[in-house]
Amino acid sequence: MEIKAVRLAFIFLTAAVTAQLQQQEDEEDGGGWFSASDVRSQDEGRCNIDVLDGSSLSYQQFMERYAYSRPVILRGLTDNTKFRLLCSKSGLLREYGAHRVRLSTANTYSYRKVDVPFQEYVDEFLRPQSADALGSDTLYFFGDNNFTEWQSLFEHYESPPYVLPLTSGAYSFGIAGPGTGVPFHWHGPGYSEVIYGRKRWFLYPPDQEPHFHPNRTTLSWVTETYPYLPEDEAPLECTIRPGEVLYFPDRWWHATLNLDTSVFISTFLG
Ligand SMILES: *[C@@H]1O[C@H](CO)[C@@H](O)[C@H](O)[C@H]1NC(C)=O
Ligand SMILES: *[C@@H]1O[C@H](CO)[C@@H](O)[C@H](O)[C@H]1NC(C)=O
Ligand SMILES: O=C(O)CCC(=O)C(=O)O
Repeated sequence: MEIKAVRLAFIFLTAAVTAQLQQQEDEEDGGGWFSASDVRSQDEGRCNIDVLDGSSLSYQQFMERYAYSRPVILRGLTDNTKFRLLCSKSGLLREYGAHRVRLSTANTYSYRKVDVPFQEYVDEFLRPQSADALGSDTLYFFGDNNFTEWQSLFEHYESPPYVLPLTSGAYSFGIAGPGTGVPFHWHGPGYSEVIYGRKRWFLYPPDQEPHFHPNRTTLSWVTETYPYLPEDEAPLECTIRPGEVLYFPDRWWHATLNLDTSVFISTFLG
């Protein structure tokens, strides 16, 4: 009897240590999402968007200086440590591996949608973007989330507190490989936050439509168009990291490029 209890205690202890090690590993290597074979881009690009400590910008200042006029990046506005832990690769696969997720083609007008089990997305689709792939042939997991199934995760997300009057937030959650992203498009105002990984953003005001092909990827725009832009056609741009949120105003053109395998969530204000 006693020996059994000791053995049982040993098994529980081993399980606890294993879980602890897994958690440490997840924190150190980006939630288990970065794999050794990933080519993680070191080029974070320049940053010509205001980056501010959330605590140094009041809601009133946000409304006056940014809400209706230009993007801003706010740091440390919320603490999503808990949500981040829940979004580790092992945690999400355990909870959601068998659920189906809806993928969209990564082109401006997202024509095609495909449903696959989340496990299959992670195993088969979540890989670095090749330079010559077309956005219209690339499947991206972002948005179209089934809120019934993902509610128990999303309820732990602390969204940016500075919302616009008469709007409420709607989440779009996604995960994608290095080099992937969404090409230029526009819609209503909102926020973007990376939970794991780094995401580079390019933005233009509503009246300055950028030159881009709607079926080409952001990666091809970055390598083929961006380097040759005249100074007066340079975008606003910056790379966001975990702990930062980017705010984009209504109808601003924007494109994204994931520098790492990234887990991310946007809050659309509508
Ligand atoms: C969302 O998930 C629930 C529970 O699995 C399911 O009943 C429902 O059909 C799903 N909704 C959509 C739009 O797929
Ligand atoms: C973009 O790709 C879609 C789907 O393959 C196609 O129907 C559409 O004509 C393409 N658009 C352009 C401008 O090439
Ligand atoms: O995170 C992304 O890659 C796309 C985000 C986006 O386009 C948006 O939030 O509107």
